[in-house]
Amino acid sequence: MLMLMLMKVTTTPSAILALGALVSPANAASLRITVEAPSNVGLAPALLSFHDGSVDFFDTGSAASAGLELLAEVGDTSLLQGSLAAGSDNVTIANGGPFFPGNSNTVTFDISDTNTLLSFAAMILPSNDWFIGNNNAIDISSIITGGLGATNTFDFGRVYDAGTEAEDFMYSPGNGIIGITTPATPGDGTATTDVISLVDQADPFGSFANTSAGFDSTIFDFNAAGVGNTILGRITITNVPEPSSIALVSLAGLGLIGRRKRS
Ligand SMILES: [Ca+2]
Ligand SMILES: [Ca+2]
Ligand SMILES: [Ca+2]
Repeated sequence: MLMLMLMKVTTTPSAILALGALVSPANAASLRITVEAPSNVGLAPALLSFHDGSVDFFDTGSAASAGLELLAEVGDTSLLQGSLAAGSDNVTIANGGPFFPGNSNTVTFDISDTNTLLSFAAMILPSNDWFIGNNNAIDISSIITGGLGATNTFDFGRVYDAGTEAEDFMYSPGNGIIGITTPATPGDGTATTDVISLVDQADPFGSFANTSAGFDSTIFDFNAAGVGNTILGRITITNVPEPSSIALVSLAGLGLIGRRKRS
């Protein structure tokens, strides 16, 4: 349909230039982003930041920021998102709440095409202060420069302990996954002042307090395929037409066709 419209206006060079501007708005890219929780752990709403190097969610071995603490303990991304550098394009992707194991959600989001780096974090459920994310930003420039249809998938397997609470299922907003139906308020667990560290032990949930009856922690193994290789979160990003551009091109095309019929 789009090709047909463009072919129909080949006799009007000025119109082609106008359409070209509409098809490729300067300095913007529209991305279709899917976040999945492909394993047997859940994810709280995920925060993605597209930036130019001015954003860094965390450093392993350093204390978590207040924003990362809230993300990791409660699944609330608002404080971290609000703290990010001006000029970054930031989006929280939820699924009507947590991403329960096996679920995904997709959004379409416009970014500046100079924001070629991605930082990501999402709380791991049913923990009370663990998260997945990338310590160092990921280069997504090939998706932007590749144009429409360019796509890539990023897998996340490294789990980090924010170091801000003692491990306790009672304070996890996702502990319904393991059968706890009367949780305490997330974020109100016993505070700790540890640095951010990689969770790389076997049976990672084995030492949590307030395990529910019949819960078998050994069904969880973040590192079954080697540390970081068990896929706990997956993000697929595809360069797609901007919805506003599609509408404008369609309107412009129809208008041009109409004029040609009248002439
Ligand atoms: Ca970092
Ligand atoms: Ca902890
Ligand atoms: Ca807390």
